[in-house]
Amino acid sequence: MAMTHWMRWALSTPLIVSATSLAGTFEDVELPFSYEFYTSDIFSWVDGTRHGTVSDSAGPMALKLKSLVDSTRNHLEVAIYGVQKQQWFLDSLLHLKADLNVKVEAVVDQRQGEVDDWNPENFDYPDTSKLAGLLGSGFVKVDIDRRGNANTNSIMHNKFVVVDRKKVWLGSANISHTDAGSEYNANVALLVKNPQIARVYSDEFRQMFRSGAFSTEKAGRVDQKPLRFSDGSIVEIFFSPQDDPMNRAILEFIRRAKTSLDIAMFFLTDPKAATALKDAVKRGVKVRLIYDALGASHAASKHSWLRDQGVEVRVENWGGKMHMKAAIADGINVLLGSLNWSSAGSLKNDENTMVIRHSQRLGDEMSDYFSRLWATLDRAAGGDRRSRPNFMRDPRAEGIESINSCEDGIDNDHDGMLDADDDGCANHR
Ligand SMILES: [Ca+2]
Ligand SMILES: [Ca+2]
Repeated sequence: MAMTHWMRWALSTPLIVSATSLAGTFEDVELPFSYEFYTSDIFSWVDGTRHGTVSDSAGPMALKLKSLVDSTRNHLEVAIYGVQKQQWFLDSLLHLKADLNVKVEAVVDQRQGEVDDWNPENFDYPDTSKLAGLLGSGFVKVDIDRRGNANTNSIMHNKFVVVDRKKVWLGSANISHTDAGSEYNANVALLVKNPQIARVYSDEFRQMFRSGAFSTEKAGRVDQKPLRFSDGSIVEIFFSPQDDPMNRAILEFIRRAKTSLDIAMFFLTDPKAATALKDAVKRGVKVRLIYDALGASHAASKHSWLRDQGVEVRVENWGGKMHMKAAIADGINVLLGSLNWSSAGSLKNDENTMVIRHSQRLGDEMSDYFSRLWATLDRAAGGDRRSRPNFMRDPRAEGIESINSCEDGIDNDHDGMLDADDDGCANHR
């Protein structure tokens, strides 16, 4: 083979050059990566300790978020899909604003295709409009484009809260009774106590809130080097759509996996993600997926195809949702955020994704939660059919085979029929 100019250059260039350029690929932070990790306790629902209608409680995850929100001294920035029940949240915001003179600002999703501001019917989450009543409409912005039109193809799907530009809460949990409140759905949340990361989220918030730039109108960050912390953790942040998270976060994360890949997902429809998972199986990576039953009912879902490719897939049979959008690779690399593995989420929605590499502690915490969730699906996966006579490989989101789904007061499969009236619950009594 003829030696190209580039090969000659590479061979004649001292090693120090590549070492220097490698160091330049990170921004070093002289602090350990400081965080707290929270998971939803769905297990008491799954084992029957809790059952029946999902009420508007404030469980441990909600109380952690409340104590964070209540600690704000100057400025609270809230980017949330919406509010459903969870009066404690509205009360906390009002207290901050009215009693403590804290600046409280929010961006929320508006139901697609309707621009009539602050009509409760325009929000998927019905209590979102109370925010504007509480804070004043100038303090709450909806995701309309610069010409004032609704972003009909995208949603403001973030769930993050920035406190004084010093701390940020992020993850998959909405401010709703089923997510943060009663922990009926499986979610994870990460409280990052680092101003550098908080500022990145705050800047993203400001693009939406101050500039009124949503979806494809947002600009990318100029400097996006991964942050390398003193404990060895490497953190990268990706916002949708400007940071191309499907290619740069998700596919990259899958391709780097060497031995194991555990995924917990609400919706997985993106063909590129599915192909990357197939390739991972081919090169010997053990790939497991805990998947949501509603996600599994979607025509574009890739879970059946992934099963055929050798991915171990378990569709949940909980009344609540598998609402996480998270993955663990090789036990020490973690991906989480608001982004489902779908094309729309990556290319259109306002979303955030965080990748934390080389964190044994977070890897262990996430793996522990994944393992506990996985174990609840042992019987659903085909083990003990006598104790679960209604066993199905792909349980319906609302049906006798999904624990408590016929008694929870929730239209789990979004078909307009609730509990006993739902076809899936016809033989319930
Ligand atoms: Ca139900
Ligand atoms: Ca239903």
